[in-house]
Amino acid sequence: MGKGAPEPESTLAAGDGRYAIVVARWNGDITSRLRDGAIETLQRHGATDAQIDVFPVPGAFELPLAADRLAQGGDYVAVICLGVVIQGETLHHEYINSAVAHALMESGLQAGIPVIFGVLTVRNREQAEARAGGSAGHKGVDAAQAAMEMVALLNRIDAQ
Ligand code: RBF
Repeated sequence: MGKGAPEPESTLAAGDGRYAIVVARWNGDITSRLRDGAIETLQRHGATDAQIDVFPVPGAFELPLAADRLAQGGDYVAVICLGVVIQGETLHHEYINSAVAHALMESGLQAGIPVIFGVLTVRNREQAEARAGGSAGHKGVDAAQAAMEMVALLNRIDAQ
């Protein structure tokens, strides 16, 4: 479990719903680790293969459009978005990070399901690797945990 994760692992459950994972191919060696961590975490909490669909996109900038379409479609209880944006020599990363964060937040609010921001925003590859199952946790695991926690919370709220 990543540092500061709010919910004990033991109380999490995937439930019956389907989960969409949207994963950027940019920095694919690291985003594939995030993807695998998210899949394994969902499976560890009871999700079957049929409950998990993976949708690759070119880069982090493309996460919001795919996530929005999936969230609006009504087939999924949560959309987990994974990417790695590494700081370059330009300010490109800052535009991507804030645009993507805002767009994913908006999609979640519009569709009424959790759209999870599992994007590593880091200075270099070392920081990214540390957060993809290295010394500083696993953002893919954290993202899947957040998705399951929010699905359960929304179900609880709806049942009141
Ligand atoms: N996509 C990422 O997912 N991570 C990156 O670190 C990243 N860096 C980029 C840097 C530059 C200068 C450009 C032009 C694109 C970068 N992209 C990155 C790709 C971006 O998310 C998107 O796929 C492309 O800009 C096409 O819309």
